[in-house]
Amino acid sequence: MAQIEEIDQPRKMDLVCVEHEHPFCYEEDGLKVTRGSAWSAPGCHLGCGVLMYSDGEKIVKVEGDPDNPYNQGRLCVRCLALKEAVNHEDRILYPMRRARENRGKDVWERISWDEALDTIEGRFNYYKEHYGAESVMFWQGTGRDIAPYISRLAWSFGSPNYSFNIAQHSCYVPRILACRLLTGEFWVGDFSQQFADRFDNPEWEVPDVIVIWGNDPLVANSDGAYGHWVVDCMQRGSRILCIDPRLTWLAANAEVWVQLRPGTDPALALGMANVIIEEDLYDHDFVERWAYGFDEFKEHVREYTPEKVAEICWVSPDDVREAARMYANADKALVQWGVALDQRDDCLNGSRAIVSLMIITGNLDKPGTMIRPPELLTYISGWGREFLSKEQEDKMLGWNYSPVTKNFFGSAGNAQCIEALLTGEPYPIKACWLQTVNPLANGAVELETTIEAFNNAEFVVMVDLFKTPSVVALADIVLPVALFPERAGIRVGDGCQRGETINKAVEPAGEARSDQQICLELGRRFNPEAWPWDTVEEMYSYIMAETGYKYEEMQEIAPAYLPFQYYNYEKGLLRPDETVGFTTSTGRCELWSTAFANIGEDPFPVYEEPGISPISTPDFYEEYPFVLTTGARLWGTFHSEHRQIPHLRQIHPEPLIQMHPDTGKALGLEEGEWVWVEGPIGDGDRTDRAKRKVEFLAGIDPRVMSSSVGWWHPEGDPENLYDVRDLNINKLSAWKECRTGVGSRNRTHLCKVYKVKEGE
Ligand SMILES: Nc1nc2c(c(=O)[nH]1)N[C@H]1C(S)=C(S)[C@@H](COP(=O)(O)OP(=O)(O)OC[C@H]3O[C@@H](n4cnc5c(=O)[nH]c(N)nc54)[C@H](O)[C@@H]3O)O[C@H]1N2
Ligand SMILES: Nc1nc2c(c(=O)[nH]1)N[C@H]1C(S)=C(S)[C@@H](COP(=O)(O)OP(=O)(O)OC[C@H]3O[C@@H](n4cnc5c(=O)[nH]c(N)nc54)[C@H](O)[C@@H]3O)O[C@H]1N2
Ligand code: SF4
Ligand SMILES: [Mo]
Repeated sequence: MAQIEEIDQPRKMDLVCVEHEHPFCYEEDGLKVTRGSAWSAPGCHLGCGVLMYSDGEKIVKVEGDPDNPYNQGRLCVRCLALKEAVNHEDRILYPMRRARENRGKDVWERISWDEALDTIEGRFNYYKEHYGAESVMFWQGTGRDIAPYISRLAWSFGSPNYSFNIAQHSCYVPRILACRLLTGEFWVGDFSQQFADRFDNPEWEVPDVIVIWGNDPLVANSDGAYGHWVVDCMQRGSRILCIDPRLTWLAANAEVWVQLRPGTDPALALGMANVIIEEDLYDHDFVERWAYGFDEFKEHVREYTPEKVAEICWVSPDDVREAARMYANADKALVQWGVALDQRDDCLNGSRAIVSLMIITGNLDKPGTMIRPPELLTYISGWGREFLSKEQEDKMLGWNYSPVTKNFFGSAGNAQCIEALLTGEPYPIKACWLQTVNPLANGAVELETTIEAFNNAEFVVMVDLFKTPSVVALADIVLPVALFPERAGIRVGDGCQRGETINKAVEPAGEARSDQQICLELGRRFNPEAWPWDTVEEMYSYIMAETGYKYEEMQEIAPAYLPFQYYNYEKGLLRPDETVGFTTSTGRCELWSTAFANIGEDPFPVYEEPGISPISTPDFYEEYPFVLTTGARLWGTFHSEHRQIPHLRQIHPEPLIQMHPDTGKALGLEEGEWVWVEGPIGDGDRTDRAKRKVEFLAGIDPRVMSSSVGWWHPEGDPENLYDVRDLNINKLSAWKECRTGVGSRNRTHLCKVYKVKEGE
């Protein structure tokens, strides 16, 4: 409790806040208004500022908070559907239990929270005692503010098997890692989000060029970046370079659009580096003073000529040249990149190549380029690792899979967890804690194998909002969880640059509790030393102790902007020894990466063909003549969420596969028709298929198709797992597809498409 006492005499950090006319909770026209941040369903990763209106009992409407500099009053459809989500009649309202033999059946018995928590405590401790704490695994999905709490829950219980269920490590962490390993820091595009006065801040400068790379920011608002900031910058003069196989709104409004073959991004980035160096467009001053290994890098990229790269990427050599010139000739350019880069085999190559582009053009740590976000608690690294002993850490499943996972990743590999569930090797997994994750509808691959794996577990607990295919197939106990208007929280990490609180506007539906409260209550039972707080509010105050503010104070002043500076490397603000430079072993940005060389990997990014592709598996390509990329985000859904929210489902009634109209016509297909999408998986020794409806998109290469993911029919039969066996397109992927254990093949499938027959 030492730290908690400290914040009783806080030294308050110099935070910059906006002035609020009202306290965070006030009355207006007979309604109660609660200001706060939208950091969990039905929102996304951003935590936009919201004004939640309630009649004292229920949410009646929501508006974007115009005084919040982050979203400036704007909200997208998912948060606007808040009322329908919070008041939805299908929400899980009480803890429920089901006998293990009834998994897959929709038969549940309501139990009390005490009984649920007592049972979980008893069972988990039993397995810990008899099989070791590692026999209990903790999985989350992308979550929102869950990561710190669930990682602490797992590690303080003593289990090293805490993991994100995202096939392999293939969401954001690879990009962050590429940044950190090459430059010592994690960078995000500078849209002025770190300043309370935003675009008017005198230090900020408009980026000349914004590179949109494998990202659809207007729809996805991913990784801390509110998509409409791109448009705000365009209105102030920014020009767009878009790298995407599909014609998105930003591609249509770009000065240069590179419509590359999915999965070939590393080649394009290396080709751009070739042009930038050959045409002498690089930043000599930055490179001489701050880059390590430039001459060798120059040699390395020599082979990636625009001609060679164009052939790989299915673009023209001039596309490569134009993209390179546009990026390098800009005074200030930022890269707004997306998950498409993480979802290919060996994805670190692409991110490393793009970070190398930032380095040779000096587009780091200066206004209008890439900035280092000040953060309270970076959830990416988890919280509470100190509670995991070295002995337990060494048992982490999948850690030893490759030098990359062993040296650079701190959480368990899902594929190896599944393997342990299936085989009992290297040790059995007896119990599973699945919180904010829907593996059968989305994150997991190989649906039947995954069900079989979990069926080997003796005890599975899930925490969710709704009965999902995963809840019905897998859970023995399911716990009801609160949505953001029903709970307290803080927004941390994820490029957040500001202190935000999530504020309770209404009482939770039924007996729902917040994820944080659930973790705190269970954590206290397992390891009181790690969870010394009586309330979640005390826990939040502890996390934000470095600001000197307590949770209750932050509620009133939020959003509170943390101190920020540009040109940190020139001021000695990055390195622990306070000398100038970057936090790498050479003190410079490393084009020749010592971190990768030290673990026996290539010190330079290279281009390798995806494991299954027109070039690496020409035989499959004959039978499966389309490159399929899966994932492109939709306005009205968040992964597998929202299919039961009426207004959002109206926007996306059924899952679509986008194809060029010429392709569709050649295949004899009409728009709106149901088709099977079938492809080879793993080594190609198996195939699988999923259903989609045809959508024509002229802005896609006739050889490429794109599909959304996360589909199920909440209106369907639970005991048929809500049709997920037909609809989950991740059946076209396998566990363990990538050499380093990092990356996935979501963007690089091959497929064929044919009509669904009547009765299928
Ligand atoms: N093919 C393909 N597959 C992909 C992707 C892709 O692009 N292509 N993207 C991948 C990526 S990047 C990610 S991050 C993963 C995401 O995968 P997941 O995070 O597993 O996403 P969902 O399937 O939507 O599961 C989220 C579950 O959490 C529940 N939930 C929502 N809010 C809360 C809450 O506040 N608390 C709790 N306890 N539960 C809540 C929802 O009801 C839902 O059942 O999917 C990956 N899968
Ligand atoms: N509405 C909504 N927002 C979300 C989510 C959601 O499910 N729904 N999920 C959240 C999560 S966890 C994440 S990780 C982010 C992801 O957000 P984004 O990074 O934007 O991910 P996507 O929309 O899947 O893909 C971005 C773009 O990549 C293109 N693309 C496909 N394959 C390739 C390729 O091989 N190379 C290149 N260069 N481009 C390619 C697609 O056409 C698409 O336009 O979104 C977050 N925000
Ligand atoms: S970007 Fe949209 S879904 Fe995400 S928090 Fe903001 S309004 Fe909500
Ligand atoms: Mo993600």
